[in-house]
Amino acid sequence: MAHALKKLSAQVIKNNNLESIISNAAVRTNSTWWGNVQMGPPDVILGITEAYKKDSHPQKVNLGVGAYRDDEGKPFVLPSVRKAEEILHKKGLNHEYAPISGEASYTDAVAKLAFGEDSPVIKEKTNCTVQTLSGTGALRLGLEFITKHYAKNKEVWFPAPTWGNHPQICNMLNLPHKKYRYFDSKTNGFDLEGALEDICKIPEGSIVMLHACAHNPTGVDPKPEDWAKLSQVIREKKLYPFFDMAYQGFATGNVDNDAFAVRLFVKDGHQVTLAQSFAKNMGLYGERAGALTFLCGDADHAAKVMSQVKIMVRTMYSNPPLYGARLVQEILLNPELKQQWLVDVKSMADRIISMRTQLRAGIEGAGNKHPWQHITDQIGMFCFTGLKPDQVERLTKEFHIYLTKDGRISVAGISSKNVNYIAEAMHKVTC
Ligand code: IK2
Repeated sequence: MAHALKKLSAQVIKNNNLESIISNAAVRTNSTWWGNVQMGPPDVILGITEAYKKDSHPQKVNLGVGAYRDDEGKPFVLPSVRKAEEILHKKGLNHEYAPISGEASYTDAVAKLAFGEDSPVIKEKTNCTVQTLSGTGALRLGLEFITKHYAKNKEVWFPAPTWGNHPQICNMLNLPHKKYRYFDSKTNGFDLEGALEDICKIPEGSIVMLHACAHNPTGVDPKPEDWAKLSQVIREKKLYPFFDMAYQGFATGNVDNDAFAVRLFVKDGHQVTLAQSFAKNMGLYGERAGALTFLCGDADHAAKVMSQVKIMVRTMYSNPPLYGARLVQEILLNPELKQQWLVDVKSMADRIISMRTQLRAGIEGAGNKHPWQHITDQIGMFCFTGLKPDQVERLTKEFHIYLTKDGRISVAGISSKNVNYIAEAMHKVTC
């Protein structure tokens, strides 16, 4: 009997061990939980930076990502931002949670920057403005809010082409999206007629996405008189304008000039939605300081919209990060620092303009017979060069110059050290 019991318990222990070996193996392979997940493609723009980093060629150039570089090709911390950092450091602030919608002093300051200090929006408090995780976070929150609360035609219309992340955000949200004509490849300029014709046919209540200034990827903006026509047709067709303003100050070097379209639409009576980013114009890329504004017609509706936006934020990331917003606030609310910042923005815009001139001169000076005037006509951080995919491929393979396949270059990545090399390479792949 004792022998039989001993044999039985030995068998139980053996079986238990076997079971645990099998279940451990299943946990190790993980295949049961995520076996359905396919390898996704790398991000079109950030993937280029990854490829660039792996390249060991001494003359390699990254013109892919839209990040400003100084004339040494180095990341640039704005002098105004440096001063704001010092001030913040001395204040010895704590790290408590921010309010769900961000600090009111921040959201007030950024709304004034966009709409103007004297705007009726500010005076009558018809805006619902919340701090967001930079411009992308503002777009995502804004479009997600639309999927949940917008009662009209949930269809977003983007300019063709547009920033690659725009349609991707809609895809994530199952929000239908289409394109209206924007860029004319024959003139390398704005296709006003095509845009008006297409916008006229957009179903009532749809959302029209507009780049407020320094259009990405083309560097082509409508002229003031074109904006007036766009505003008129958008109002007549009862469409809903959603502005993406990621480059305020980068187009003309002046933040008020670059807010022209947004302010014109407000003056024309549109209740716009606005995504703002301080990644580029304050160089706060990684700090993720941005804002989303819904104009709501009156203060009562603004309060209702705010209450629902807060619920959405609370369930997504609870409340926004403090540091970047504190820097922005410090700069916008301190007159001396603000003045310095306006100079900083202008200096970045001016360096880009000068690089455009030098690049064009370099290509033309090499005897290239193609027209290159669009390099200096286009504005903002990007130039839509018109290079074809095979020419882009040659630039990367033979010259170690990295850019997106559509021929977009970030002019902010050009410096007086590499401009001749880039011009020579562009000449060689196009002549
Ligand atoms: N909207 C537009 C049109 C943008 O271009 C950006 C920034 N894009 O920069 C990357 C690139 O194209 O190289 C954004 C919004 C949002 O930027 P962020 O989320 O960094 O504020």
